[in-house]
Amino acid sequence: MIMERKIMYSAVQPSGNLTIGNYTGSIRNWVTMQEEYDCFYAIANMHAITVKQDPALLRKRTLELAAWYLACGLDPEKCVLYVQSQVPQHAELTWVLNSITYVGEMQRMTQFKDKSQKHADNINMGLMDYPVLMAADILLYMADYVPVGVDQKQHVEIARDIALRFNNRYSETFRVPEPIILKTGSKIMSLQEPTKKMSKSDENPNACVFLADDKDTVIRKFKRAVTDSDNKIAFSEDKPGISNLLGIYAAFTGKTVEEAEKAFAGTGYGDFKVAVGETVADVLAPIQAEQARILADKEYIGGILKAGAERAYKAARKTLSKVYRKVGFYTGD
Ligand code: ATP
Ligand code: LTN
Repeated sequence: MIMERKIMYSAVQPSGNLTIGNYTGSIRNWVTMQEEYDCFYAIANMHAITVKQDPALLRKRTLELAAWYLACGLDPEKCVLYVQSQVPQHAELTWVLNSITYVGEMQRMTQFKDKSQKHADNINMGLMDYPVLMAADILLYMADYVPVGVDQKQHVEIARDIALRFNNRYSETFRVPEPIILKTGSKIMSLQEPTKKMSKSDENPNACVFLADDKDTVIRKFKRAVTDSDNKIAFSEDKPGISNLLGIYAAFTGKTVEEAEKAFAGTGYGDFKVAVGETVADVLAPIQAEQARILADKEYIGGILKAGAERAYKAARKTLSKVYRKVGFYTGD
């Protein structure tokens, strides 16, 4: 018997410069998974426009993100890399799924509430529909697993609910996906407000460490990280700043948080911050060099994204025609 490989799906929005949170919570984990699973990794530009984007910058960031994917180790021979808007079935399936999703469910989504507050002048339908588009992404490829950071767990859960609902209403169609959230690095907090998630669209540049930051910048940002003043390096709920730095150190060294605590026992905050900064910067340096090298060859990136979109299209078309049949859309045959 031939065992079918499990399917993995994930994406990142080209909505800003990548942060170390995007890396440890998401992209880095995709790399190990490409060996074992059939993986689809998208650039979610349709999600990105749910908040205002500069069109030229969005296009530029799409290529930059593709170059980061490749520089982080995604191999186009082993996984499908593509741009979401190049596969029209994402929008088409969203429409069908919209009709089995309730407005109340979407209004309760944490990210919708956060982003509505942050972009109070632009609470658009797309922002509310964001989780349905994400469900369409995942369900189109019959994904078994979705590797994401903690903040996206709720969206994967709603994708599961939508899949089950469709299956109950129209008969077994979609696979019900499961989130994959790793223990370390799945929720890196802001360096300036350590009770808030580090987010690439944060206005305060000192709050995030970007994948593109050079060593001096990385160390400077860590030196300025907000911490408490008791000068004891320990992981605890009432020490969000220090706990976050320990978590980052663990995520960048492969050590556990307990090991990190031990390694820095008795060290002062100043030295600790510099050590974390150096560790992070040393991991980033070779990835940055690789990203710059790849980004210089736009044709190479274009070729990969074109081939990726073709492969994604084939898989997506198969699912969508099944869905259209199930819901009773006239197909002409
Ligand atoms: P935006 O600020 O534009 O909403 P973002 O930084 O939250 O963007 P996304 O594109 O929404 O990034 O997320 C891409 C992936 O990175 C998701 O899997 C998400 O869970 C993960 N991720 C984002 N921020 C963090 C973080 N601070 N820690 C760990 N993982 C994160
Ligand atoms: N909303 C996600 C990006 C994303 C995604 C997906 C993640 C879009 N479609 C499908 C996993 C599966 C985010 O990280 N903000």
